[in-house]
Amino acid sequence: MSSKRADVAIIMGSQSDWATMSHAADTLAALGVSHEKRIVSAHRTPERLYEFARGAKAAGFKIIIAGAGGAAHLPGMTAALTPLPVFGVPVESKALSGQDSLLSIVQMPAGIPVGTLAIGKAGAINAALLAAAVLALGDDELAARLDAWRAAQTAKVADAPADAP
Ligand code: RP5
Repeated sequence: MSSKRADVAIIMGSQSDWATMSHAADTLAALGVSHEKRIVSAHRTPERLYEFARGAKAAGFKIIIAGAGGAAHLPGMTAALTPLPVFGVPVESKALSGQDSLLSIVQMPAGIPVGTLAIGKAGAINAALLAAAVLALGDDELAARLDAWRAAQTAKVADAPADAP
């Protein structure tokens, strides 16, 4: 059995984030990008965060997608502990509709970047597409699959709204 890890790690702060982050996993799967999913909480499992983030590059991951909600410190702390690119997905919170998550993730100090996506499902899908686009720079077959995915998306857009008078 190969010991090679997946190219993308999808991490999330809680089981409750999976409903959002599953869209990233589905999108990577549709593009044939290998990925692993893990719950890593910056607050409830800080040692797990340190172990994961410090070892992610050596483990073979190339990109990390990190989703969290509320006081969403997971993407930023992960980025602080790894040289790998980190894409942050603000999960929609109950109390503040994800505005808290967005601001927690996007306002990183200069020097430790997190590529921050939109709140919720759109952000999760786009994080996966960005990850695929980066990996496609060195993978012509993936680049072709990404082109086909985008062409199929374009083909699905109708010329006019259905049921319009
Ligand atoms: C964050 O707290 C998680 O990322 C999640 O979005 C939020 C709420 O977590 P649960 O209380 O639902 O486990 O750490």
